[in-house]
Amino acid sequence: MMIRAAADAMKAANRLTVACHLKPDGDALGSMLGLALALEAMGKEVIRLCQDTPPEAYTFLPGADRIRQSPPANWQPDVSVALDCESASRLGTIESVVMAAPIVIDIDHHAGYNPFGHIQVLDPTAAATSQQVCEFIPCLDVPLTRELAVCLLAGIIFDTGAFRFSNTTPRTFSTAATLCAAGAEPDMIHRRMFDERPVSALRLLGIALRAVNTRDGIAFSLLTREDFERAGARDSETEGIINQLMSLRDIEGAVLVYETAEGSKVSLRSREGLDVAAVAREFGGGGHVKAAGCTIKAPAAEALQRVLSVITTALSDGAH
Ligand SMILES: [Mn+2]
Repeated sequence: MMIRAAADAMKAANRLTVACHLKPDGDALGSMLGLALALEAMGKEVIRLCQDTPPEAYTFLPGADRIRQSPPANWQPDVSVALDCESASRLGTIESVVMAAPIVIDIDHHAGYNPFGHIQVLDPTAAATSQQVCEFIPCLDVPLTRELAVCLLAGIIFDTGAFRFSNTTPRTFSTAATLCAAGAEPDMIHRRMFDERPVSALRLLGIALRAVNTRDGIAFSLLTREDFERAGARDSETEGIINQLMSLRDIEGAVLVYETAEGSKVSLRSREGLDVAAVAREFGGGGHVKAAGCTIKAPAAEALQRVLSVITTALSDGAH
């Protein structure tokens, strides 16, 4: 139904904007760049739009160098497609441009609290938006090329933590198998995304791990601006630290708080019994039940205390 409507709208369009959320991650970029390649294979004129330029770790993705921060002058698309955005506001500065198209398609796997656009392809059971796009490709009648497969497998590897997280299902592996068969190399993709980190990122990880603590079954740590300066690291180099906190035994979840120019960013993860998306929403953020985030306009130490007290309440209200 909605998938058919989305495919029909894309087939009928001549010009399309494909867009993903601000501060893009592997799935946002993989799904956007993959769909862009499929549409170009159909002979469409396509622009790739994102508020922010992709982090270094994703520049290997085919088409990453063609991502723009604003459309060309007089660009009038027939269709816009927003990928991996749980609400239109996640598009950031490009929101109004994307939403101005005559037909707006929302493709996403978040729980869908704020669906938007004219056609919604929402599937919270999909491990990644890239998985949805892969399943959508046959509707567009284009071949699954190696370049396309690299984009989509990167998105799936990113959002499943390389097939470790609980969103990994038989369906995820079967999509991944299709992408591998099309020529995507999991070893290369994993290395480029996760194993080519600058020394500043490891130093930042070291600082975060030295400060780790636990309370009520929650592992937590924080990073101040001085910590970033000491490590010589940028904000994006916090990626992956939260997963290290989750390696502690006997915990329900983990919190990492780090100071940025916009406020303290909070990353949240959980195992079972704690809905961290609900915790994030208390502070105007969002995400998935087991992985979520928010921004709090306060120093890291204060933001951490506020988040921990909401989690403590959530855990005592639950089956604990
Ligand atoms: Mn995603």
